Order: sequence, then C-alpha cells, then structure tokens
Amino acid sequence: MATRTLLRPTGFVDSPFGHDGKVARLAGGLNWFAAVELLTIEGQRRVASELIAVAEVESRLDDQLARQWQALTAARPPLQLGERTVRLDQPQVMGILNVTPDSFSDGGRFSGSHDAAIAGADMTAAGAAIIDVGGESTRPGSSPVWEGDEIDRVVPVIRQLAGGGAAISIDTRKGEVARVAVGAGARLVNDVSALTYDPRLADVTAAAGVPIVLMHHQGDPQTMQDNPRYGDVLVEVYLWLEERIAAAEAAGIARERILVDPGFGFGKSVAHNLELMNGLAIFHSLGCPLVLGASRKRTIGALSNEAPADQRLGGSIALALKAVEQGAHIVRVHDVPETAQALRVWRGLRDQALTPRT
Ligand code: 7PM
Repeated sequence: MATRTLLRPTGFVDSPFGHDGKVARLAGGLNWFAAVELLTIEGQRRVASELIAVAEVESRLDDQLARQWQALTAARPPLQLGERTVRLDQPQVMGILNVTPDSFSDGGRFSGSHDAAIAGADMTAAGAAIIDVGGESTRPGSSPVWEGDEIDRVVPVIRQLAGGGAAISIDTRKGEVARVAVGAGARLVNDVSALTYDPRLADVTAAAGVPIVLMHHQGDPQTMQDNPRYGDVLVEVYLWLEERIAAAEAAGIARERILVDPGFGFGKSVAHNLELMNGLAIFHSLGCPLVLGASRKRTIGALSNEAPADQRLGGSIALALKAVEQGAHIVRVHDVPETAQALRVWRGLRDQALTPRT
C-alpha cells in the first residue's frame, strides 16, 4: 500500500529570539515550534512516527511535504466578512447564539428574537468577533428541523445583529437557510456537515462568495454518539477534511474562503476528543484557518464527575486555551466574556515572550 507523510508541529517554544533557523511560526499566529513529528501513514493509519528538529525539516521535504510545510507556517490572511475584517494573527472568539427551543445550554432562555439580539449584542461588547446564529440543534440524538422553521428563527436575529460590531455566521447545513441568512446579513457559513448534507449549500456559498467552516463529523446527529469508531482518529479526521476541502473547491468555493474544524464531540468518544486536542496542530498543514468548538461539551462532564452543561465553564476555558496554544484561529464558545478574558491573559503572556529584550 502507498504511504505518505503528515506533519505535526510540536516542541513549542516561548519565543523565537536567538533561535534563527531552529524554530518556525505556526500558521501566522503567536506560537513558535522547534520540532515536527513526521507521521508515515498507510491508508488511514499511521505506521511510523519520527520526531525531527525544525532545522532538519528542509532536508526532508519532497514536493508534497514542501507544500504541507508551506501551509503549516504561512500567515493566514485576515477573513473578510462583508465590511468587517477579522484578523487571524491572534485568536478570535466566535460566540454561540442558539435560537432553538431545545438548545441544551440556552434552553427556553430566548423567548423571541429580541432577547437573542440582546444576547448577541452582549457577546459583541464582551469581545466576540463573530456571532454564530443557529436555528437547528445538531446535538447528539436530535432530529432535523424543517427549513422554514429554521429560517423563521434565525432571520429576525440576524437582521437585528448584522449592523453591530461582530460579523454574523449562519450555523446551518441547508442551502436555502444559508441563502436567506446571507440576504439578512450573515457573512460566514458554519456547516457541521461539511457540505455532505445538502448539495445546494455549496452552490449558495460559492455564489454568495462568503467563507465557510467545514466541520468533521462521523455519522448523523441522531446516532453519531452511539458507538464512534476510528482506526486512527487524528489521521482519519485530517484526511477527511482534506477530502472535503477538495470537494468544496470543486464546487467553486475558493480555498481562501475555507476554514476547517475537527468537530469536537461529533461522533467521537472522550478518548477520541482528547487525542484530537493533543494533536490539534496537525490540521494547520491543511493550510486553512482552524476553528475549534469544545464549549460545554460532554467530554468536559465526563472528566469532571458528570458536571452538567451549565457547570462546564472551567473545562471549556481549559480546552479553549489548549486550542489556541496549538494555533487555533477561532474558538466557538458559549461563555464569551469569560473566554475573552482568558484569551486576553494568554495574549499578555505571549506578547511578553515575543517582545525583544532591550
Ligand atoms: C449539543 C451538543 C448541542 C453539541 C449542541 C452541540 C460545533 C459547531 C456545534 C463545533 C463548529 C454545540 C454543539 N458544535 N460548529 N456546532 N464546531 N464549527 O456545542 O464544534 O454548540 S453544535
């Protein structure tokens, strides 16, 4: 069977000063690394692993690896979301705004679009660059929502928030919902199906010229948590996202407008989620901005004596920090003020390390 090699950056260092040629900058962000794990894969599994110093990387690159190395270390241009520009050289917060009657964390809190719009404005004031408005719960075990209902839920909220300080993302798997949402002012599509649910979503996204988040999942929301299985979760999610990027490009979506997300909790066991978090930086060699959403998810409960969803703030912040330490560009969270504060402190630490001594 044919083999190929994947690159996973590791050996993160505080600062690049005095280490010319020995360290590289991760995906245009605030993190620098000194080593790379070369993963040899056969089919969908790793068969060998070798840790090498960044200084030795050049000598090991064939054409395909050179492309991955370039993708891994290149700056990510800012996201242009309508009139708003979101810089990707520092981590950004995407606030979750569920406008579903059954959403697990906000259940029943939003009686109408007015309350939702206030919550969105609060998130913007607290530091969210993007607000992800969703009208269909994709929680494990949930059933699909009719697109007319989904549109009726999200459109009034998007209209009210579109002129505010944050860009609006539409969290949907459906082309018609995205089309109407973009008409109402949404400037990013967040698709947990990665264009596998509704073939029209790719056309709508391409025609609108808006960026899209392609998220990995295994199985349908209804059954995905029943018995998730992988031979090698990190490698399989990587190859799957690579394939979905190619599919999106083939459908006319420019590569510069594609973001990727490994889909924490979507058809994954606790062990799978933890392995993805530990290896997260591998996804930068796909060359697309990296989004991560672990906020209030079950894995946090599983590691903290089954804490319920509204008592998972500490774990959510721990995972957001773990993500940005590995160069995630956007973290999707419920608790915007608390996460924004954690990221500001993290920024302070990075800025100190990255300021030359005088
Ligand atoms: C129950 C369980 C309800 C999980 C809702 C969820 C992601 C997402 C979701 C993610 C991106 C939630 C999830 N998760 N979009 N949508 N990445 N891009 O916690 O991880 O909101 S739904």
